[in-house]
Amino acid sequence: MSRCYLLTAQHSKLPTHNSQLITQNIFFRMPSIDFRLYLVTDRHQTQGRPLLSVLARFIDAGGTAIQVRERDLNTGQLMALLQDVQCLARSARMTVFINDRVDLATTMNTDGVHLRETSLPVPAVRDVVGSSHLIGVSAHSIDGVVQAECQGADFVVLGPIYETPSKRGYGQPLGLAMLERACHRVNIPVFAIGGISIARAREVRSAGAFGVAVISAILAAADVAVATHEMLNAVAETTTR
Ligand code: TZP
Repeated sequence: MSRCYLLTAQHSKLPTHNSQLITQNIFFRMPSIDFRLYLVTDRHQTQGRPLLSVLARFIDAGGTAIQVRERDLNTGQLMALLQDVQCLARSARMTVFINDRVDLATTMNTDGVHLRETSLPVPAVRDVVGSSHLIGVSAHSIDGVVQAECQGADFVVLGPIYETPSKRGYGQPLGLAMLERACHRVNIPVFAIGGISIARAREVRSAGAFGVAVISAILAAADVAVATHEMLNAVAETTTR
């Protein structure tokens, strides 16, 4: 996982929604997000297989980013799971995120933390984790995407774009047109989430998404390795951003 910082003396007017802009000495952070497929965990969707064995297949097949999101585990259980995932990830080029738990991100030294709209605000988290951790944010509207960028998130996950049984609580799907508008509003990478299949991965990339975030398309796949290969190919094919 690599991050880079771009320092430029350029005085052109950058979009005001880019919070990293400081007008006199223009400085903005440009972390290199080097993955386009972001796997979000849900051990209840693995078709009865142990989560770690599914993740191992994902990693072996070339998967490069995992967000551990097991909201019904207690702190000790989450720490143990994170440790196992980090062990798996060590020999691969794998970026590991923890959902919401800034305390575990620092204690366990994950590569990043993924925030919900109701989590601690990005600037407060940045104060704690500094520039050594990536910060991803979930958004459910264009305003949420713009706010994530303004607050200094490294990337944003927008959804649900399509109908998904994984997250009925988030209401109506946002649709491709809204995804496209959101992608035009920000410079940070936008990942599409919610009901993403292989064919839809191509569709959202064409609409401007930098990548896709998925649960069931990989975790519930009969052949996790094949699903991972196909999804990686699908997100690599369209090069809109
Ligand atoms: N946030 C918006 S939709 C969603 C999350 C976590 C669930 C995505 O699951 P799936 O199975 O990839 O549709």
